Amino acid sequence: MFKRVLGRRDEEEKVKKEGRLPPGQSLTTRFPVLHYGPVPSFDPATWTFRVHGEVEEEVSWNWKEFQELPRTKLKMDIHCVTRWSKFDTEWEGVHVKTLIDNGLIKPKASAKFVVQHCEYGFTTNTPMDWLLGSNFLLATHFDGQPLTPDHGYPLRAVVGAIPNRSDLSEPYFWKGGKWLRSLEFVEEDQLGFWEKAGYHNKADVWKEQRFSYQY
Ligand SMILES: Nc1nc2c(c(=O)[nH]1)N[C@H]1C(S)=C(S)[C@@H](COP(=O)(O)O)O[C@H]1N2
Ligand SMILES: [Mo]
Repeated sequence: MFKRVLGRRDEEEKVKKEGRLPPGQSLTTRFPVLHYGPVPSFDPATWTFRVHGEVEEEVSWNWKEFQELPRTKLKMDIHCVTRWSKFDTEWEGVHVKTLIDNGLIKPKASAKFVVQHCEYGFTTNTPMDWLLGSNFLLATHFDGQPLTPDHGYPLRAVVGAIPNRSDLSEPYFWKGGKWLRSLEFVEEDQLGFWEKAGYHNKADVWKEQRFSYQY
């Protein structure tokens, strides 16, 4: 027990020295679960993933079709606004930019922001640029295994920090919706669930943009 605590502290010291620990965060070796409301059930026979709004053609994939989309692996550090950070997390899923590059999603020139729509009406919003970044993934797997129901099975968005990629926007982890069902491309930004509840819309982990009254 005591040994474990020292292990965590040592790991934290290491990432701190590497410049990977954002201000006000501490390292966790666990994977906390955080969301509002119940965990939805999944029915592969009725599940669809839709892309709509400011796109040339609306698309809808069923679960089988979604699994056939081109896949990507991603390793990154994730930072929760409630102050835990988890390092070198490994995800697998679908990169939105790959879908766009392959002509599977065709955003209109008017598309500037994206709303992630999740089960039970949960939403979160980001600029479209963030979705195209290599630190944003529509993830089906964590650590080589399908997501657990608590962490968003069958599909969630994830966004975090890749060491030495300061060109990317690195927001807190709530900008990744669990139980994701659609992406809506929009012209004007629309605040999502936590953003309306007072979380900072930009959510930059390095600037500690946690709440919107901290301008
Ligand atoms: N659908 C949905 N997705 C959500 C949330 C939520 O309430 N509902 N909470 C967000 C928040 S605040 C965080 S910190 C992360 C937590 O993900 P985890 O439970 O896998 O750690 O999910 C995000 N995605
Ligand atoms: Mo959160």
